[in-house]
Amino acid sequence: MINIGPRSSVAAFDVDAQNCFTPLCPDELPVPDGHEITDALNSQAKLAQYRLGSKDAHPENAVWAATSKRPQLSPVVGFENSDLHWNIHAVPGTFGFELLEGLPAVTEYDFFVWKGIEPDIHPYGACFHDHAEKRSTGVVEFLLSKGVKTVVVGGLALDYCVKVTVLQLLRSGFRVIVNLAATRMLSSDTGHSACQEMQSAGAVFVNNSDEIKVV
Ligand code: VGL
Repeated sequence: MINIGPRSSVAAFDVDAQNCFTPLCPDELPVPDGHEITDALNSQAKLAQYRLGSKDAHPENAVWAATSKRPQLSPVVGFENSDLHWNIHAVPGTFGFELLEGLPAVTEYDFFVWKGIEPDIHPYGACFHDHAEKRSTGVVEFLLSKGVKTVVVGGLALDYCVKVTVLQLLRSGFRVIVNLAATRMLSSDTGHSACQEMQSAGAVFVNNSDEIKVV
């Protein structure tokens, strides 16, 4: 059991909990069991004073779009804010863009980020739009303005956007708890190395939010 109280200093973060990262969207970026995290995200949010969320919001003409000649995960050359090719995903107006069924409406979150709308930018973390981490999304400023000390994080996928968001929050000075029930990995190789990277950077892991106590 980890005691993280008081509740007024705790935020919960739903990173990219979108249909495109679930088996419901097999042509986008299906994360095995990605659609099964909703209850865990809602439970962790009950521990927190603030609930934040992010969404990938990508155009169809992105420079990082995978093709038969440039397959998924092959490197993108010549764009400082896009590193790998990915299947097109999270296009506003599509089912894949929407939050998982059972999560609140976007307008009910205390702070919400759209990221990656420019065709040459594929951010991972929810705290910065660019890879050099110069263009803030406002997440860090929001958390600091509310006096938040601890952020409980879940979402999709553990190995990419959750990992980078966790590392950004740690570098910004927050205590970060990764809720394993509320996240899933795209692949076990990258997922397990992501966990090591987050742990070395200071993240704490819980199996579910019953292991977290607030006062
Ligand atoms: C993600 C890979 C590509 C994620 C987004 O949300 O984790 N992963 N785009």
